[in-house]
Amino acid sequence: MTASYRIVISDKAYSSWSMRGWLLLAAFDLPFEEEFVPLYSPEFEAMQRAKAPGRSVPMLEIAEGGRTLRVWDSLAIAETLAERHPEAGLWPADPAHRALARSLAAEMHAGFTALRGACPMNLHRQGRPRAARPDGVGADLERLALVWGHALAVTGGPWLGGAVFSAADAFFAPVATRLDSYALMTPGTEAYAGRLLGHPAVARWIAAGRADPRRIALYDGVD
Ligand SMILES: N[C@@H](CCC(=O)N[C@@H](CS)C(=O)NCC(=O)O)C(=O)O
Repeated sequence: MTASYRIVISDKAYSSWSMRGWLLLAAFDLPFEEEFVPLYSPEFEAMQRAKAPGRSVPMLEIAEGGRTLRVWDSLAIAETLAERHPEAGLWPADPAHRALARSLAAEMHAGFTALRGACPMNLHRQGRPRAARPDGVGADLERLALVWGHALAVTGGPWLGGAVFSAADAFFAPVATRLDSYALMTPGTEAYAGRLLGHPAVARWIAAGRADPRRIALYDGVD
C-alpha cells in the first residue's frame, strides 16, 4: 500500500519543533509535502480546529488506504517513521547506540528548558548574546557538552548515534542554531554543533528560514 506524507509546519525561522519534524523526513530522504501554517495567526487556530485533537506543529499526516492518520508531537513522529521505514535509519542499527540515541532525543524533548525558554529559536539572529544570561542557561550548556561528548565518545561519532545522522541529531539541530544565534558555543559543544549546522538538510532549513520575510516581533524583540 502506498502512503503519502504531509508535514504541517510553522515559520522556518522560529518554529524549532517544526524543524525537528521536517528533518525527520528530509534528512532521511523520505518523500513528503509541506503545509505551512503561520504561528500566532487565525490560520493556525483554524488548523487546530480542523485537525483536532492534535493542536501543535509539527503534525504528520499519513494518507493511506483511503484514510488519513495524524501524528502530532515530534517524538511520536520519529517513532512512527522509524517503524514504517526501518531502512531509513532514523535510529542507529546498533542496539547500544540506538538506546543512547533514544535517550538523548527524549532528554532533548523533555528538557533543556532554561536554554529553550531564554533563547527561542530565531534564524534571523546570528552571534548576538542576550543582554544578561538568564539563570539555568549555563547549566544547560554544561549538560549539552556532557551528553554530546559522551555519545560521540561511545559511538565514535561524527553523529550522536555513530557514523550515520539519526533522529537524535535531528532533535538537537534547533539547539545548535540557538548556540549560534545567541553566541553560546563552548569548547565542549562547538565542534558537534558546527557539524550539525552544516548537515545538508539542516542547512537547507536554515537557508529557507533566513529567506522568509515574515518576522515575529515577540522573538525578534528578545534583548
Ligand atoms: N511536544 C511538541 C511540541 C510542539 C510545539 O510546542 N509546537 C508549537 C510551535 S513550535 C505549537 O504548535 N504551539 C501551539 C500550541 O501548542 O497550541 C512536539 O514535540 O512536537
